[in-house]
Amino acid sequence: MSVQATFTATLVDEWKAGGVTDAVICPGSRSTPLALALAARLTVHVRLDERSAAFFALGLAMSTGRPVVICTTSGTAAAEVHAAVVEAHHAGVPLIVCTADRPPELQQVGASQTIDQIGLFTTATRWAKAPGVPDDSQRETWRPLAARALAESLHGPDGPGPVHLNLAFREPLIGEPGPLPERPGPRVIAASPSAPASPPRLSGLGMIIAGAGATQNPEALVRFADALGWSLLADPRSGCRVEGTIAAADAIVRSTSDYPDTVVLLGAPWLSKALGEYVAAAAGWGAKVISVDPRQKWVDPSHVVTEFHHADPDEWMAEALKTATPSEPEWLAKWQGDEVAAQVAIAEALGGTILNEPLVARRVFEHAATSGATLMVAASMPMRDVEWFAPTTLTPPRVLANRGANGIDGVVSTALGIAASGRPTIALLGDLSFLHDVSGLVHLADLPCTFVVVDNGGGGIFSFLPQASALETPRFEQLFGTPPTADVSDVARGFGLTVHEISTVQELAAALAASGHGPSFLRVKVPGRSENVALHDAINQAVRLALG
Ligand SMILES: Cc1ncc(C[n+]2csc(CCOP(=O)(O)OP(=O)(O)O)c2C)c(N)n1
Ligand SMILES: [Mg+2]
Repeated sequence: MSVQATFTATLVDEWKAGGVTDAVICPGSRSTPLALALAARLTVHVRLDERSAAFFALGLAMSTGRPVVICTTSGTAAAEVHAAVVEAHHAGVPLIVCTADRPPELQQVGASQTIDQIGLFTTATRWAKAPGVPDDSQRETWRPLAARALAESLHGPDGPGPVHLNLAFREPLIGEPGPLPERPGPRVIAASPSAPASPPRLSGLGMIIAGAGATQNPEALVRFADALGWSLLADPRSGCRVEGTIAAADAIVRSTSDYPDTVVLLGAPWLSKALGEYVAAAAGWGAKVISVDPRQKWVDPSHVVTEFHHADPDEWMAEALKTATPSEPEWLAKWQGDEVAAQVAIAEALGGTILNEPLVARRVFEHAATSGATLMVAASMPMRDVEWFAPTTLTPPRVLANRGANGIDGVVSTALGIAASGRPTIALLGDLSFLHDVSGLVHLADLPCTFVVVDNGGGGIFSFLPQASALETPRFEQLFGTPPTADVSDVARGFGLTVHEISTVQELAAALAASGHGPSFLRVKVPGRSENVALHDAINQAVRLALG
């Protein structure tokens, strides 16, 4: 009978009772007591590379809302997890990161694979603890330790996020658990209360800009905007991009100087610079800019907010509706008319035969909307193209992205983690983002994940930046464009993926229609990166002309 095995079995038993179902385990010796306890009690996913394993856990937790346990051995294995911890910290995704460690007598004496792991993730965790080598005399503390870790990952003052347990184990590492300390009955952990909603009396012309996490109830938000006659600018990740809302906001705000009296910002900010500038111009013109944010995060990257309301957005809206005076009907009609005209102009500018990056984003989004797949969108141009060019639909798809820190790392693994939650998943990503995280393909399994790789031969986003015109082409390509020498399709085949080479709109539609049953890979060859910049300019120009 082993105290360490009993300790780890107790932690996992407590987590399971609290609703945890999945763990991601990476191979290693020092983590044996925890790995065995997890494998005996939870659904486990084994991944080789801790960096991609942690992103896999992130995707799974993002998809289910349940904390996922990560188990690594000691040393650099533990450090590999850092990138996903940072993303989870910023995006508010619950993770229980467990790094195995050597006991105190092997610290700072040159023992193999031993580094200082305490506080390894610095400020990127909600909570961290290193309880030391398990000691039977402390067994009454084991369940509270596990319960605290779980609660901090879900209900801490900053909301869901990662927690870190650094667990020291002494040899022998293998052993059977004895009887576990008893559970003290069900634990009730109440979510932290948000401030009571106290909206001002809303009147005049209004606009809502909804980003990811804007609401738990998209239908109610759409009804709220309708009831007030407010324009609702809906980010694809808000779940609100339904007919009647404004999808082409990035293009429309470039050619309007109609400002509302009140702008309400909900959820995460958009990527659109044009929208940020429009809100700043509205504020300069005298509009009230209200941020409704339950966590006091002071989200205001454009420095335009005039009022911060720390309240649950859904409660805030319900309260606001009681006293608000609707806008003049012409206001919403004008926005909705602009949306229709902009969509026609965008469709014309994109054409329907030759594939280009915005068209791929549009088609993939529409396919996700009709097929019910979850869409995981990578940073760089895919996220921008979906934000700017995905249309409104009857049933908006669930759109997820690593926008906490906007890294291009971990996309493959995050998508596989989402697929592991049982949801067919489409990952829309760039060629470099794909190559950044190929180690996630080592344990591909039979997950229903379709990778749609937009291959523009490097980092297309950089062609939109001043660096592209300020530098000689060779220098720009060397430092920014960075065309990869690896062929993405060859790489995918090497990991056992079935590759579909896509060069027409019809081929894309057919491959998407046939996807969703297991892993598959679509390489979409698109025109050059500078042609893509010209196309974006042409679309914006077409919308400007259409709106007069
Ligand atoms: C981890 C990380 N490293 C570097 C960057 C900087 N970066 C942003 S976009 C980009 C290029 C992405 O290329 P690709 O995935 O092909 O997408 P594209 O720009 O072509 O749409 C890079 C390197 C980042 N955001 N995250
Ligand atoms: Mg690219």
